[in-house]
Amino acid sequence: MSQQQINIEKLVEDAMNKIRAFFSARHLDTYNLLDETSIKKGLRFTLLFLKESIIFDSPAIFYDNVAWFYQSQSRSAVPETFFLDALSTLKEVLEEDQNVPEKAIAMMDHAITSLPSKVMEQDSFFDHFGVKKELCQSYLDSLLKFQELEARSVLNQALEQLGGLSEVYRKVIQPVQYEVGRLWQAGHVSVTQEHYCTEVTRKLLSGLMNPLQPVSTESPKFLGLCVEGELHSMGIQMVCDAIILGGYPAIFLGGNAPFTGLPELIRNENVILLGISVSIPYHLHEASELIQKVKSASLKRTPKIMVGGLAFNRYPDVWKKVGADIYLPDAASAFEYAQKLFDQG
Ligand code: B12
Repeated sequence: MSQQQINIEKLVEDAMNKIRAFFSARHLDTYNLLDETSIKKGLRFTLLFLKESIIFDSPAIFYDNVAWFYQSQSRSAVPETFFLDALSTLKEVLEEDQNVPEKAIAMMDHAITSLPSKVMEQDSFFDHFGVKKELCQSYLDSLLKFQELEARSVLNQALEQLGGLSEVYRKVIQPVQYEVGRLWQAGHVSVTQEHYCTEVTRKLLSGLMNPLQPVSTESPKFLGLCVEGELHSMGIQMVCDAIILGGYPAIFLGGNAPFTGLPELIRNENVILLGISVSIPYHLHEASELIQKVKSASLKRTPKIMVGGLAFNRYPDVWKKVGADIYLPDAASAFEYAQKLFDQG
């Protein structure tokens, strides 16, 4: 089920037509509750996750994420059965397309029958081992009230109590970001609150980083980025900051980084370690394509390639399949690996 053979937009349209016909004829009341843009988004998400799980031979990518989507929809006014009916309709459309492998149909079948039992509320991230629960809670509370000044003062308090920025990242910032995601998914936090939390946190953290030391072009460097389409850049920013805090140079390219210009940057800036971040599982193939391109670019020295981010943390068997040299789960372990590499020269 590669991108070349399967036209996802066409499948979405075909499924949408069938859903429209089915509901307008039989369940007009339900259909009036539906918003076609959201249905199409759901159908597209489902197909993207299905495609990714076929590429990486990892059914969990599909099952987990269909369950996640089902759960995010469960607070809407639309009856639960609609979601399952929409999946069955999509399955019919896939069966009619000769390019869709049997495996994909079997996965759709399994999802339809087992989905309702897979949905569960996640526990709070503040109860995880090592997390500074009180600091996390006060920091989150101030952000949810849009109180930047208060948030800054909690962060300063955390810095004093935990004795360093790396610890604040690990024991406060990361769990707060994860908790915001959990609360958003459960419908307790709005999209505006989620945006505010991230943006204020990014701003406050850059204020806490000491000014960078001048670095020469020749010094070996770390380069961190998110693959094309991927906007979750805070994780790789934390990796870059951990490396900078440890005294080594790092270049942060942020989210949605294109391949264009990358070989020149790697060559000119002597990048010896490239860090690639993926959060949304349907961007995993982007990592694979990027790695292939970097490895086949004409570089005097191909950098070591390290991957990480939520998608790799959730599917740890995938990193080898994307062709990376190493996967690490967090900023601290990424720093340790980078340090060894830098010290070897
Ligand atoms: C903030 C946020 C956003 C922001 C991101 C802004 C930004 N500049 O980063 C915005 C608003 C853009 C956004 C958009 C979306 N988001 Co969002 N988002 C989040 C949220 C709440 C926090 C992410 C974050 O900051 N995490 C904190 C960092 C520190 O954690 P981390 O990334 O895991 O990084 C650590 C490690 O993984 C590791 N690491 C990370 N990268 C790398 C790289 C290397 C090389 C190494 C070694 C290690 C490493 O080190 C880091 C530090 O230890 C998460 C919730 C969550 N659980 O992550 C949802 C979440 C990731 N988003 C989600 C979704 C669905 C979306 C959207 C699709 C929503 C939509 N309807 O459009 C879009 C997709 C955008 C896109 N194309 O990428 C879902 C994904 C669910 C799924 N099925 O996969 C989540 C999980 C929310 C949820 N609970 O449902 N989002």
